[in-house]
Amino acid sequence: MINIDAQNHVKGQSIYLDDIQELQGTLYALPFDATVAHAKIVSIDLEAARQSQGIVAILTAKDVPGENQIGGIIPDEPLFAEDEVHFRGMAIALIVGDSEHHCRQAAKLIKVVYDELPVIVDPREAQAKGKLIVPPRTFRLGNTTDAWAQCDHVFEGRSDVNGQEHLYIETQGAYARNKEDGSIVVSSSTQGPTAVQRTVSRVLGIPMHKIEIDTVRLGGGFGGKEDQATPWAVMVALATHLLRKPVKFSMHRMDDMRMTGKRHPYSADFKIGLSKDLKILAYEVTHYQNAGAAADLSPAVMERTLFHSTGSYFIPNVVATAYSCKTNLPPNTAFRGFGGPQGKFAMEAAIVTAADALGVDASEIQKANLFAEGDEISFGQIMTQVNASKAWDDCMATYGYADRQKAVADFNASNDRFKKGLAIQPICFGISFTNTMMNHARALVHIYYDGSVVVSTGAVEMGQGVNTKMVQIVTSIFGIHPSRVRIESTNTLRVANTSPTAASAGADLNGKALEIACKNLLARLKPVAFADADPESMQIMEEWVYKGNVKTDLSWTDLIMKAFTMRVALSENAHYATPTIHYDKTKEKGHPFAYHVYGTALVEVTVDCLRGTYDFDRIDIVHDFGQSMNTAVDNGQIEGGVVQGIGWMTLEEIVYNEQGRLLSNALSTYKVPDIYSVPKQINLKHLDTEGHELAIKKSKAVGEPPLMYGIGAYYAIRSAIMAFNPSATLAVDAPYTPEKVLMDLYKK
Ligand code: MTE
Ligand code: LUZ
Ligand code: MOS
Repeated sequence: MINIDAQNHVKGQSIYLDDIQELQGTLYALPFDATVAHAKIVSIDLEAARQSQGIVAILTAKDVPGENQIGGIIPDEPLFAEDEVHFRGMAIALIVGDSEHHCRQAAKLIKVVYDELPVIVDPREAQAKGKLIVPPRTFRLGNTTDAWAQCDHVFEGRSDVNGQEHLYIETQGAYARNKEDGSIVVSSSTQGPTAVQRTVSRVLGIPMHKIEIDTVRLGGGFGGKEDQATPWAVMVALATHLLRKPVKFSMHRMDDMRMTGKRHPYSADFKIGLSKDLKILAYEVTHYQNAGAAADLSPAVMERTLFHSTGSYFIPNVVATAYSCKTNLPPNTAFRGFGGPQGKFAMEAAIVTAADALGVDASEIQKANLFAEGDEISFGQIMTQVNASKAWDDCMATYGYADRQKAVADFNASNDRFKKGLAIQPICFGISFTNTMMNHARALVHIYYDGSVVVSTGAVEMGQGVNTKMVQIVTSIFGIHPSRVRIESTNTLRVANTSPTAASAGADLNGKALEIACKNLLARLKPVAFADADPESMQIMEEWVYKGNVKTDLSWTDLIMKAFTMRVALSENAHYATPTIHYDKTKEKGHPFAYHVYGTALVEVTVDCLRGTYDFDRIDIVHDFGQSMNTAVDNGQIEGGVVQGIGWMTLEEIVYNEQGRLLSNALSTYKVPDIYSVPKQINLKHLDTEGHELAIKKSKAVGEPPLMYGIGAYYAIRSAIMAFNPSATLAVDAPYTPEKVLMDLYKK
């Protein structure tokens, strides 16, 4: 089925936040933010700005009627700075005026006197000074201390991996309006409408039932709107609450890049021990997560780093520790993979370090240690329905790894200027929110008596096609045409207490709830169809009621009208909570994931050893979709994820200076993959697997896992550099920008 948004997207008719018809009298808001990364605020002078043309109000912490607090996991993040600023871009005030232009003019008139404090941008420095967001956590399996003695080879090293700008095409924004009796409706470009509702309630000091959050769709989120869509929605809601006027805010790109957090940079120290036959016997890793100035989602991201700290590999003796380090940068946040990719990156660094030292191909170590049925992960989950080796073998066979290796070796032997590199990247990603209590969802279905159907769930459409999948669930159960089904906006009045659409679990959780709702409705319709015969034999196909396989004279619309006249309820609200998952944080053991997603990618790159530039010749993937319920949508997720992952590993370089100022603050200085830098070929094969019962229609979650194929891009480039400069000792420090490649090509 074609994506239900395709037509309107192409015609430019889809509604995003900034397309919402504005009410007469709408005011515009602009946050005024800190220009230093760490300081005491000595004074704020708003007088001149308040007198500026078109300005209606300038709000600060003093105007907050409830709590000036937006921290979700930990209450450590004021909405507006009070007496101290912790990062450049931290909001101090909200300017509200009759036009955005007037707000920007007024902003120039605000005067803040700062008493500057020392700035920390490096996570290791923060850790050394005891500046942590939460206490560190450690996962343990077996006994590494004893294991080192049994290892034939032991290697140590360090890896660094930078952050990543989300660069959703639609920037952050929100639009608030009053309803009667002090209630407020906020349209928000958020992945988590309930989080916005709860935070508006907290800051305004009014109950959640007076706040309606509505989200039609996002022009991309990628995790950047899981938590960080909230402050802007709260700000416009506050202004609407105080001024009794509609208030809107839509961010400029450079403001968005400057003020919002990104993927977490990580630094890691590792120690890896192997046997003669390349089995990894022991692994110790310490991760330093650069959290930024407030917790945001960092503790949860850090947790997923630990859950994925051994990547796709079984290691019997593990000690994995992570520190969430408090620095003076904008709070970093969720980004596709949610700390998992960083955990995996360090694991791959350890393997490559060992492979180089031993003079073997990294793939030999990777292959020898892939998870197998019944293996225990460091946090106690026993692996079942494991497809790691199956995906690996299929990828090697399908794309002829042995021949490709030989071709690359031949190419490198006969070329001085260009060198090719190959890398294999197996993935294994756990599906479920790691916080067990978040794994639930609800769906509300109304069948109107003309036979049309409207569906609301907690899922937010952000380009990943979740709404299309929701339509497919309804049509497959009711046997009706997709044109009869409409997916309503995600709205806190229709579906309450939702988890954000995140963790790749949006389709699974909301889809399972929707499936229950539709099945309940169908069960009610069966006796309507045949009052006297066996109702269970009823089925609906192509809008027609069948008794067994025999077509009756009852159509879908007749059936619904009949049910209505018989006073049968045509609405249903269902709840789903993932079974089987549990986790005990006091022991760091449990079974947090419903299932895992597997796959293997083979990446080939050609490096220009004169310039340091590179081209990805191809990426060849075998991916475990289970039984994909929509191959067009799912293949699109793979392609997008792969390109985003390659971007993170290659071109995209976030640079803050020592004063915590973002230097890569626009698309002129922050490079993202374009059509010229994506791999020339992306080959994708669906692994032939059963799927999993806990995946919707056995169609496995697909949103985040493919990003990690991109990690292969880093190691493919590294391999090409080694072909050119075999004696160099290379640091592992992503991204591999052309500048860094050039330095490494000629490193002594
Ligand atoms: N695809 C598009 N086009 N836009 C997005 O913002 N976000 C990704 C992924 N794919 C995203 C996307 C992230 S971070 C997640 S968690 C999942 O989609 C969320 O959707 P799902 O749970 O329905 O897979
Ligand atoms: N968000 C979250 C996530 O709150 N918990 C998670 O486990 C998670 N995983 C991936 C992406 N977002
Ligand atoms: Mo995705 S990082 O779970 O929004």
